[in-house]
Parts: sequence; C-alpha cells; structure tokens
Amino acid sequence: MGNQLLTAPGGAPSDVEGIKDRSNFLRGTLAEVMEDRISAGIPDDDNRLMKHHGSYLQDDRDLRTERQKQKLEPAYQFMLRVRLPGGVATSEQWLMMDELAHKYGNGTLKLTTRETFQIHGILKWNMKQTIKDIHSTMMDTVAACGDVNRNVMCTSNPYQSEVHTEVHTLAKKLSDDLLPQTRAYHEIWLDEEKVAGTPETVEPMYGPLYLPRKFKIGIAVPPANDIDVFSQDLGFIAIIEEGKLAGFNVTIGGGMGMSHGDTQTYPQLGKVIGFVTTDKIVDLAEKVITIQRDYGNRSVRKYARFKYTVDRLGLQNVKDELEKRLGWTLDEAREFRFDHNGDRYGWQKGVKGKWHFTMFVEGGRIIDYDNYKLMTGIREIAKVHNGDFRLTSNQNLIIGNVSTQAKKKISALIDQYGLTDGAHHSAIRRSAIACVALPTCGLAMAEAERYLPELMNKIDAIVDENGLRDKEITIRMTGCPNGCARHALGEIGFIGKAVGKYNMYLGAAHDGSRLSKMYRENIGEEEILKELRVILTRYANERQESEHFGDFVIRAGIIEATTDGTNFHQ
Ligand code: SRM
Ligand code: SF4
Repeated sequence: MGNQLLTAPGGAPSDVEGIKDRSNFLRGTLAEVMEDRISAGIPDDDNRLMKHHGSYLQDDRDLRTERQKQKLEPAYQFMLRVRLPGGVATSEQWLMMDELAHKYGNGTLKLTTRETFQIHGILKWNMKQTIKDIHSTMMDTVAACGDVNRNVMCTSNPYQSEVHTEVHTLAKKLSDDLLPQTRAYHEIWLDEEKVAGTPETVEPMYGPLYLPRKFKIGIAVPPANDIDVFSQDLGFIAIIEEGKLAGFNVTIGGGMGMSHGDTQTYPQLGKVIGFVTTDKIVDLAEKVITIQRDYGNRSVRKYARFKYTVDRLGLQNVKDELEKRLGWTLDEAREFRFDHNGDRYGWQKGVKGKWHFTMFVEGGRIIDYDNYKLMTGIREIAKVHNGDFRLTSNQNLIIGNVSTQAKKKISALIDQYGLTDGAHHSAIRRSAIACVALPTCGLAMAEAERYLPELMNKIDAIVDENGLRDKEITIRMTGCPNGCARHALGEIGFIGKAVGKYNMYLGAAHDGSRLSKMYRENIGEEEILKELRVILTRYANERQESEHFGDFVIRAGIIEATTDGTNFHQ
C-alpha cells in the first residue's frame, strides 16, 4: 500500500508496461516464436520479454550494410547473459561456458562489468539447448536482464577471504530471494509443465508489471570498492569490526545511465542511509524494491530508474517510507573507508592457506589471440582446478581458492600459456575497462572494447614519457552514454558520441566516491591524445604526494568537481 504523501509520476504507461501486462508473467509468445524457422529474429514485443530471460536479440552491425545491400534480413543472433551471483563459478561451469561459446556462440566469452558471462552470436535455433546446457551445471539466465533485480555483485578481491565467503553467500541469497517467481523461464526453456496462478500467488513482490526499470544491487567490502557500490540502485558496504562482519551500511539511488542532450538524465551516486545487521538485508532489499515498484516512473523509461525516484521524492522521504514498510528503523551508519575501485593483480594468499591469482583480461574478452592462447590456457586450468573462478566487476578473472599443493600446477599452466597479471603493462592500462559496444550492441554510437587497447598503446607512450607507468589511473570507455563500463566513475572517462568521436570526462574519485564532469565534447583520437599529454604532464610535475589523478585535476583547476549527479551537467 502506498503512502498518500508520495506519488508516482503520471502519464500514459510506456509501451513496455503494456507488453509486460499482456505477457502472462513474461511468457508472451516466446515459446512459439523461438520455434519459428522463417526468420532468425523475433518480434520486438517478445524481445522485450526475452530480456527477463537473460537474453537480447542483436544483429552483427559489422554486416548490417552489406546485408541490407543484398536485401537480406540483418544477421540476427542472440546475446545470452548468465546470472552468477557474486561472479563465482566452478571449473565445471567454466568449462561448460567455454564449450557453449564454441558450439553455439562466436567462440569467445565476455566477462561483464557485473561479474558474469555473456555469450554473443547464438542463433535462435540453438538458444534452448544453450540454456538447457547452462542449467545442467546449476546456472541460469533468469533475470540477468529486464525490469527486475539483476545479477547481485560483491567484492571479489580475495584478500579478505573470510568476509568474502560471507558476502558471497549473501549476494547469492539476495539474488535467489529476489528472483521473479513466474515459471515462464522453466516452461519456455526447460520444458516444465505449465501452471496457472493469480498475480498474488505468481509474483507476490513484483506484481504482474514487474519494476518500472532494471534494478541493481552490489555489496562492497572496504577498502575495495571494486563493484562501485555508489553506482548501484541499492548498495551494501560491509562493516568489519575486530576482523568480523558486523553488518552493512546501506546506500540507495545510484546509477550511471544518461542520454546525450537530455540534462534531466544524469549519473548519480547512491547515498548512505544507515546501518543494518546481516539478518535484515533481504527484508530491506525487498522493501526498497517495492518502493520503486510503487513510485517509479512507468511512463517514460529514461526517467524510470530508482535514482530518479529517490531524487524526485527526496532521500529522507524514501527512507521514512522504507522504515514504515519495514516496521523497524535503520541504525546510524558506521565508519568505513574505500581506497580504490580497481582490481589487485597477481597471486595473493587468503585464509586457510588458499591462494588467489587475479589475471588481467583486456576488455573482459576471453578469446584465443594468434600469439596469446588466453581461452585455451584458462580451459586447461579449469580441467585441473578444484577451487573457483571469480569474475570481477572490472572484467578480470581470479583463479581462486588454490591450495598450496595445487599452486605449483596452476602456476605452471599460467606460465605455459603466458596468462598474465598484466605486470608488463602500465598501471593505467590495467585500470582500464570498456563496454562491449560494436559490433553486437545495438545502442553503440562508437567503438569501445575493440578500440580501447589501440588507444591505450598511444596513452602508454605519454605515460612513459612522464614516468607515470606505475600510477594507477582509472580509464573507462563506453560506446554510448548508458554507462555499462561505469564511465562516470573513471578518473578519465570517454563516452561515444559518433564513430571515432567521444566526450571526455575528468575528475572522478579513485575510490568511486565522486562522479566526473565533461571536459571536452565530441573529440577524436588526435585531440584526446593532445589533451591527455598536457594534463598527464602536469600531473607528473605538479601532483602532491599520493595525490590521485581525479583529485589532482580538480585541485589544479582543470575541471570543477561534480558534487552530486544533479550537477553533473553544470
Ligand atoms: Fe549495460 C544496456 C552491456 C553493465 C547501463 N548493456 C545494455 C545492452 C544490453 C544494450 C541494449 O539494451 O540493447 C548491452 C549489451 C551489449 C552487448 O552486445 O553485449 C549492455 N551492460 C553491458 C555489459 C555487458 C557491458 C560490459 O562490457 O561488461 C554489462 C553487463 C552487466 C551484467 O552482467 O549484468 C553492462 N550496463 C552495465 C552497467 C554497469 C553496472 O551495472 O555496474 C550499467 C550502468 C549502471 C546502471 O545501470 O546505472 C549499464 N546498460 C545500461 C543502460 C542504461 C540504463 C539507464 O539507467 O539508463 C542500458 C540501456 C537501457 O537499459 O535501456 C544498458
Ligand atoms: Fe552498448 Fe552503450 Fe552499454 Fe556500451 S554503454 S554496451 S554501447 S549500451
């Protein structure tokens, strides 16, 4: 039941609301259209529903023009995203993903910024088998996309392994407990028998319309803010007291997406609203979600994220409403300190004599290059590894929980395949992430993953000229302003504007606690390098001891600080 003082924005419901409403709990005509052999695509309405099953219909944009010329339908293919809470996978699961990528996908795997796998390039006729095979290793793709709670992230850095285990268990619990309850996924993909039900029994939390927009949760374990907790709709910051997990500070209202030219859209940071003990987390998450369900904008999707709901209603009002729904109050937030949002590479020793190796994976792409058999190397490790794999929110990979005895064998394979912790790269390159963008992302305006390594070669030269090789500066590039690589939290950010053109952003904090601001608009490579040469040279010469790049550009007056998402565009 809603609060009389709070209201949801008016306006006619968006087309997606209608599609969800008519879908009979996310079924639509998916079962039938997936069987249809006439087109490799599916109708748009079903594609909207498909997202809730963890997949999107895409087309290979590299082939678009040529196929148009030949009067062929676009080269339709599906992207499939796995739900992998906390990014932890077993060797068996890794081997299955590797096999499916070759059998049905484009022969590569993408490690995403939300700690999971994507396979690109799956043809319609292979989708069902792919999902079945994923399911056979106890993974699924339910709610990996769509207007529901998404893959729950948690800090993957292994140096607090005891707390990591607890936090990972919680990420899994949140992910499982907040899943849509409809059996649509099981019926369509896993041939489960159809069961009827009422809205109340089918989706007690979400209801038949689900949420107005996607919803994201992340758990950070200080001092690592690798998951960028302030970018989450709902974030939890682990509070560790006397070496033990005492509970979590709660943040609400973060998000990265925006649209070019619409200043009513903006990236925003979540705000801390209090502290809760671990046993209360799921209850709290459920109630936060119902507030967004009841008050989010169901008319205009670009204003529908929870961050806009929080900013429109007011943080205190949302907190009051939350406490009313909970029937208890949050405690005062506790002290915490983050010092970085990147990954820590190489071998590290955790608890119980277990070792963890964080590998640098450029652009999160697992592939065999001509001279670097990355995919084969990891496959060979998975064949003998008894620990786990952890996909990080910076698109890297941790070979986790390696016993001292097994370390020798794993190290030998790492050496044999030249798998790298990136030590031979500059620190700035190791702190760079890029979203998928072209050729698969239908929303990309410019290259990101395919172009960033090339740009980094040139940035590396400037870095070397200035003796900054070991200086960790986060760089994030996205092919459009949706922010899939959390561009607004990169100390240097690039957002695609058009082919070869980017907006350049500066001034985000190294620990993910301050957004950047636009420095130059619509510039190409030459200008990017010219600007960076000047600024990085100044940083090399004028920085104070231990001063991070994002702080320096503000102190030096190169850019003004963004103090809140609402002044991101000013
Ligand atoms: Fe994203 C849409 C890829 C993390 C904000 N994102 C997309 C789509 C599905 C494009 C589409 O809607 O047609 C992209 C598929 C590209 C492809 O070919 O694979 C896409 N997003 C990705 C991934 C794979 C980027 C990557 O290279 O790692 C990440 C997958 C995460 C996952 O495993 O679940 C990914 N996306 C993010 C993040 C980062 C995060 O969550 O930490 C963000 C910013 C945080 C946020 O949500 O505020 C993000 N993606 C978006 C948005 C903008 C949402 C908004 O508030 O406006 C869209 C567009 C949309 O939803 O309409 C989008
Ligand atoms: Fe696509 Fe834009 Fe996301 Fe990049 S930021 S993956 S271009 S939606």
